[in-house]
Parts: sequence; C-alpha cells; structure tokens
Amino acid sequence: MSKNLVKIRTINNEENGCLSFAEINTEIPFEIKRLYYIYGVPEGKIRGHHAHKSLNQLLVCLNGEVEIETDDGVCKESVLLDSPSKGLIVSSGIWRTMKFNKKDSILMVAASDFYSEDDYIRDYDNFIKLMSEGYWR
Ligand code: T46
Repeated sequence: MSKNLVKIRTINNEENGCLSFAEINTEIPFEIKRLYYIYGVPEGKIRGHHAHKSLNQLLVCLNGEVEIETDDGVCKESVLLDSPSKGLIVSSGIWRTMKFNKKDSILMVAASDFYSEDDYIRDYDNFIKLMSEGYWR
C-alpha cells in the first residue's frame, strides 16, 4: 500500500448514509487554500501529465474510480482511488497522471496554495532535469 494513502474518517450509519471528514494535521499535512473537483471526464481518459514546483495536494475520489500514477523520477506507483474514504497525498516534485476509469467519476482535490500556472512543470524532460539537479532536495 502507498505510504501516501490516508484513511478519511467516515461515520457510517446504515439508516442515514455516510459522512467523511478530514482535518489539517491529522489526515492533511498542510493548510488548505483551494478546493477544486474534476468531473464529466470521458471513461478511460487520462489527465494530469505534470508536476508541481511547490504545491501539495490531497486527492479524493468522491464517486467512481480514478487511478493515480505517481512518478518521482525514479519510481512509479499506481494507486486506485475507489472510495470517498481513501485519500492520496501528492506532494510537490511528483509527476502525476489521473486515469478516470469510470463514467461519472468525481475527483476532489484540496490544495496547499492558490492556482498559479507558474507552479506547473508540464514537460517531462524538464521535470527529470530539475529532479536530477536536486530542485526538491
Ligand atoms: C493537479 C491535478 C490532480 C484553473 O484555472 N484553476 C485551478 O484551480 C486549476 C486546478 C486549473 N485551472 C485551469 C488550468 C487549465 O487551463 O484549468 C485548466 C485545466 O487544468 P489542468 O489541465 O492542469 O487539469 P488536470 O486535470 O490535468 O490537473 C489538475 C490540476 O491542474 C493539477 O494541479 O495536480 O488536477
């Protein structure tokens, strides 16, 4: 199991359904400045293909199934998010893709900072170069 998977606490009541929650310093190791969600993605479509210079994020699949592949320049890892009670921390310096395995999948992301295109590395060779230069060390 990935060391970055976090169990989102869930109150499960057979009569009323479920309520899941995550808190800073317990499940989330950063302050949240932004929340966004990705949905309406065609089945099988892969998004992402980038890394972040300094952004840290928590990914939770609220509905359906999304496969997250992470790559630190040396090791690749694949984690299946198939429950709202599973979260994945994806830190800066990690190349990521998100494959939407099912129609109607919803991926919610809690991010440590506001949106800035300057924080993105969208070229894989540049990512590997920065990694080898010790950008994240
Ligand atoms: C990430 C993965 C998990 C904004 O204007 N504001 C925002 O807050 C975000 C997240 C995106 N955008 C714009 C930037 C692009 O013009 O929305 C467009 C689509 O973004 P992108 O192609 O980067 O989407 P994904 O699904 O490939 O990646 C997203 C996040 O951008 C990224 O930070 O880690 O989800």
